Amino acid sequence: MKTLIKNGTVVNATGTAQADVLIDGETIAAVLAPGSTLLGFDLESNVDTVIDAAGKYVIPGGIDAHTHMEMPFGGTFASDTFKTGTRAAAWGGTTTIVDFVVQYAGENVLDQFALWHEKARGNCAIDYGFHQILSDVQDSSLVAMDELLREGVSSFKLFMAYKGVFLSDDGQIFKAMQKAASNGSMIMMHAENGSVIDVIVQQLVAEGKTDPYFHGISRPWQAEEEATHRAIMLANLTGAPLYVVHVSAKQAVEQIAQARDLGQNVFGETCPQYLYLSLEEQLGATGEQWGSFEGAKWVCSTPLRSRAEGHQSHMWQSLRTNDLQMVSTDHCPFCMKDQKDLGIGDFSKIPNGIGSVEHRVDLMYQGVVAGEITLPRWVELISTTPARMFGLYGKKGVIQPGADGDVVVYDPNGHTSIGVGEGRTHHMNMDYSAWEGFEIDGHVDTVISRGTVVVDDFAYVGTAGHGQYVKRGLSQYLI
Ligand code: DUC
Ligand code: ZN
Ligand code: ZN
Repeated sequence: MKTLIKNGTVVNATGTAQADVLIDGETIAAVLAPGSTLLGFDLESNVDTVIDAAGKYVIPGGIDAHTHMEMPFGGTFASDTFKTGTRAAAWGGTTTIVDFVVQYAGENVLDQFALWHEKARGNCAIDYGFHQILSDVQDSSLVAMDELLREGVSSFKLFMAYKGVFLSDDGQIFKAMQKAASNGSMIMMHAENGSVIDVIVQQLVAEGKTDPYFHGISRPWQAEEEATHRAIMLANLTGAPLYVVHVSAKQAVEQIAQARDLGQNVFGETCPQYLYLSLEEQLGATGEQWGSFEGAKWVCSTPLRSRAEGHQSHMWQSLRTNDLQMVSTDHCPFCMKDQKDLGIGDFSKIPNGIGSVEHRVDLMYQGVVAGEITLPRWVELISTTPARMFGLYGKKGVIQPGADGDVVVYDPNGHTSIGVGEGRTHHMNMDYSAWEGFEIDGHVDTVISRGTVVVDDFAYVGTAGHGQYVKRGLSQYLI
């Protein structure tokens, strides 16, 4: 099967070029000047499919490096399965996800890894890799970190919050970091001071402050800044590379930026919700939502932050200056019915998470339209940096000969209305959209995964099981 994408503007992280892209089988075979012949052969009449991308961008498929399909969490399961979640991802121009294998205290890491393979195998519309969550950091978990590296898992997530669920204490974190320093893997950190948050939660609930809004109040930026600083110091002490997930507080960004300026291997990820949404507008700080449970739709951790305090604009700025390097979704969807509503009368029982895997490419493109980031930086953020950060680059994250044929044709003159309402787009398994009403000046037209068209002109034409497990190498940002 040969596909020619002709007349498009190829956008890589390095810049743009008018070029035709030839995909042969599962691989990009050539990137050529428009209308070129190859060894005297006219390309158009020698391929199976021709896609005319005139006036459109041809970009490497999106890589969402932080998703939680069917994750057991908050007394329920994330509502997207690997089947529904990867299909929604494909709809939105994402051709690879990196999901998290969960290990709760007492569970065996390698057993959990095998279990996650069973969940994903045969169900994914696009390629997938895994990070491994570690909670109690048993001796066997440290041994497993070496074994998992051989299996293509080069990053391990720890939590400084959620006592009794995920939380690792500083000694456990220290041990996992020592192992990462010795085998070259990456430590990913949920950086919030969970002990302090638990006290604030108890106090708020005891005072009858149970609306969703108080979720945000219970997780102040100081708890994020402190934990980020502590994680950086522990990483400094051990020499482990550190990747701080879902950064939402500008003060936490400053901690990351300072460490980077001092030459430490520290990286920061934010998510679309921390760029666009706020405590005031979504959780009702201004009062109009008192007594309403609507705000539960946007309960996630780290929480949405105050726009008045300037966190959102600081996140955009940090993406421009590279103080933050990554944008993933932390896709952790829950329905309102029977899931979010577990927290009616007690915000601390609302499952934490927002679903966005379908919309990251579009939402970040809107950053180009708004003048927040450049076109190549868009591609770098949605595809190239995630590939480099998590050991996929070359195969993924770039349009060049030899790379996987993961390609998206994006129409800057198209339009996308996000939401569950009539005429809007939403394919995630949720009964609401956290992005209802968002209007995007652009559209994902065609999505190709390893040479196979999976989304074409407003239709999903992929298959569950097309997606393959990808073994990842070490982060390509580390020497
Ligand atoms: N942290 C995550 O990374 N995902 C879901 C919930 C959370 O707290
Ligand atoms: Zn987290
Ligand atoms: Zn997450």
